[in-house]
Amino acid sequence: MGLLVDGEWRDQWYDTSKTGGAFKRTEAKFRNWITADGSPGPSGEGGFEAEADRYHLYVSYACPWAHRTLIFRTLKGLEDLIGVSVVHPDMLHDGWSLDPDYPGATGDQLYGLAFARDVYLKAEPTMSGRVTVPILWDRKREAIVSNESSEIIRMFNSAFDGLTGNQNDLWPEHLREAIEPVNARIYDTLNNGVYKAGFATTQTAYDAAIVPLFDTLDWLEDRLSQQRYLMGDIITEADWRLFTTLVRFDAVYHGHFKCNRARIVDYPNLWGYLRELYQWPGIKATVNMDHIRRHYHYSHESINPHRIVSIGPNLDFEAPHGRDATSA
Ligand SMILES: N[C@@H](CCC(=O)N[C@@H](CS)C(=O)NCC(=O)O)C(=O)O
Repeated sequence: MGLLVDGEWRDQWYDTSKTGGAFKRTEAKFRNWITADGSPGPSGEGGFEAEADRYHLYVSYACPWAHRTLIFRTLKGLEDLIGVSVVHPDMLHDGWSLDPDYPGATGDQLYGLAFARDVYLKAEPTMSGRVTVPILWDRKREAIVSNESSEIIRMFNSAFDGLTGNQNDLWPEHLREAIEPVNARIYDTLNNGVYKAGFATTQTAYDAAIVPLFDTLDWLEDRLSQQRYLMGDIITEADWRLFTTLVRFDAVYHGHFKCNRARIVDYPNLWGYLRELYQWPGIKATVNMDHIRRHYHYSHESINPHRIVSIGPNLDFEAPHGRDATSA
């Protein structure tokens, strides 16, 4: 684990010394947008028009942020248009590795590079910053379009519709305003909240993360007892953003990140909802529990110095979910 400084790799763990032991996530650096006609998006520069075989995703199956992009690639029928390279689950002193020597890891499908940092350096040889996944790569310009998952999923939601004919809209205009505060709370207290709890290096920082985290799970349990999905009776990006945290929760966040006041299986509505989303067409193939369990336990030396991968709960995501239109 480390970061790039002026193009040089520095092997260092997150520095919590200046934040009272709290983990602070750094902002993603590459913020361009693919659009249907190449016009600029809300940030960055233009010139990234939607085309088949032009863009490529570098992902980790373990990473909840990268997982969002894989889900949208599937739901939007982009598998034949956008290729994928899957990193090795172990993120050690060199950061994410493109070593294919692990079931499910593919190596770098484009250039045969050894590490994810080499992808960043190919785009920007003097780059400074963290080497994170997902990375949305443009083969034509040999540039990084974006390394911000919340924006990549919005590009995927609409930019390629003219090529695929897929009109499935997961960010519908009439719900956008209402989705924002739901996303914000879930991001801060849950998607990122589990990391704040897990990477905290003081009791105070842990307490500050763990209390709102379980308040949010209680709030979601109540919300999902009244409606089928987060925004009502249609599924939206808010649900898929929540899903990638829920599906990892009992297997890794509960034990490894000390989020252990309760498990998702203890909440009847959240657990049924999680099973429904898992069983959604195409989704199961995006979930790789082995990479998830291996990555977290094996990579975070400061939390688990002996790298022991715990046996974990046996979760039956395939059990009937019971959340048909009339039950929720
Ligand atoms: N804002 C980014 C965050 C991505 C992120 O933090 N990914 C983690 C993996 S789950 C990572 O690559 N971490 C490596 C590091 O921080 O050095 C996004 O949502 O795309």
